[in-house]
Amino acid sequence: MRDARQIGEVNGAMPQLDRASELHIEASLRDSAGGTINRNRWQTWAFPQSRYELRGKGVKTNLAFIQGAYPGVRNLDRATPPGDAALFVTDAFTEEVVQYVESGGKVLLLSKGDLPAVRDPHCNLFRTVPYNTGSTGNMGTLIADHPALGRFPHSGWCDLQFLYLISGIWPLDLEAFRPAKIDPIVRCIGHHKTMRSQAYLFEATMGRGALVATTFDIARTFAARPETQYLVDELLRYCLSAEFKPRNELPAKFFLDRIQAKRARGTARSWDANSGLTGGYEPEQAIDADLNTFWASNTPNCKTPKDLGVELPQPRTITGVRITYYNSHYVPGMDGQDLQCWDGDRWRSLDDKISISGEGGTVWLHRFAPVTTARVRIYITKMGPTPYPNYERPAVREFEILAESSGRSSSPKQRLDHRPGEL
Ligand SMILES: [Ca+2]
Repeated sequence: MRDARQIGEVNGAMPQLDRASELHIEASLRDSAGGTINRNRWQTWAFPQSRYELRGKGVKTNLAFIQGAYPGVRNLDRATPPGDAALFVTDAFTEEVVQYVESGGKVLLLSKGDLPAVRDPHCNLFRTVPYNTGSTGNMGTLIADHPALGRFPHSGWCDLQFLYLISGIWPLDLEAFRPAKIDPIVRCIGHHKTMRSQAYLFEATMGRGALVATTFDIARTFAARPETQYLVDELLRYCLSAEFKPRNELPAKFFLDRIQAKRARGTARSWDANSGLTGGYEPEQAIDADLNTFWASNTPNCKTPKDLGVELPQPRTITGVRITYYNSHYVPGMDGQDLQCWDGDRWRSLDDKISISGEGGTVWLHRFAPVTTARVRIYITKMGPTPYPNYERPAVREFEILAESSGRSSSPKQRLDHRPGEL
């Protein structure tokens, strides 16, 4: 700023408020005759430090930060079903939790990935950068006139009081629930080219019970952000009130099938010490049947060797593996890759025939004589040609195991967002 200098300092005190409020700070600059030179206005929000009294209300949780903030809330580990809890606050929608809701339980789900989410690439900061190009990202938000948010101040959409709750998270994918229809409490408006039905907060009945579910970033922001604490407080109050009577219904079967399919897919992982976890690109992203998400390992560096594979819940007879790489710059060299299975004692190279297809040669189909194993992986020691010399490592959108009977393990969504460039 040219010729900028400090002309004074303004001090003020926050008003003592007994409820959450939107505040406005206004400043005017006047000349000696009292005429206005300029003025500005800023919005801010204030939240009281209150905690809903949960002692004796039968609330259970598996989340340490909820138990720490609310005396009287009983802590359960992940494996323990919530049983006779009046409300269960959890981040995991397991088989036990689904059954608990179905039989009449109430859940506040702070989802950490167990609900279907819209994980568009490169736009988890809410909008696509550069703004609104392509076909991914979000256009806005809409908050329904609904008692769940209680006295949380808003004007019908997510203004900056939701910044820390939304930044860096994926919205829920309401279209995955079809034919069930959900009218969300906080809607996320999808990109204008797709108009996908998305949400940050919704509620539904399931069997004899009900749930409120959100992807708001509550776990990471609870300790430091007063708006998060206040929102959780209002949600708890709502879940325990007589007003908690969702109009939309979700079938438990949808979630039970999803949990079972996930279990059958096994666990994606790396074994090599050089294939460290990179946030947002975890191995799980390569077996989620979604071509928009992918695995890559930048830890401890972006150099080969790197490995990625699947650990099955029990040994299976398999006949092939289909690997879809991110794009042509993240594909291994033919002489720098080895498909291996675990023989119970060590990794063994599979005698595979490879056929390459897809745009830029990104889909590698490995076929081999039937082998029974519980672990299979691709071990990559050398990359193909890449214009990014500092990123000499692979990226995999999907790693599919092919079995004799089923043909292919899953059908990833066909929508691809090819974006050349570094990951
Ligand atoms: Ca994927």
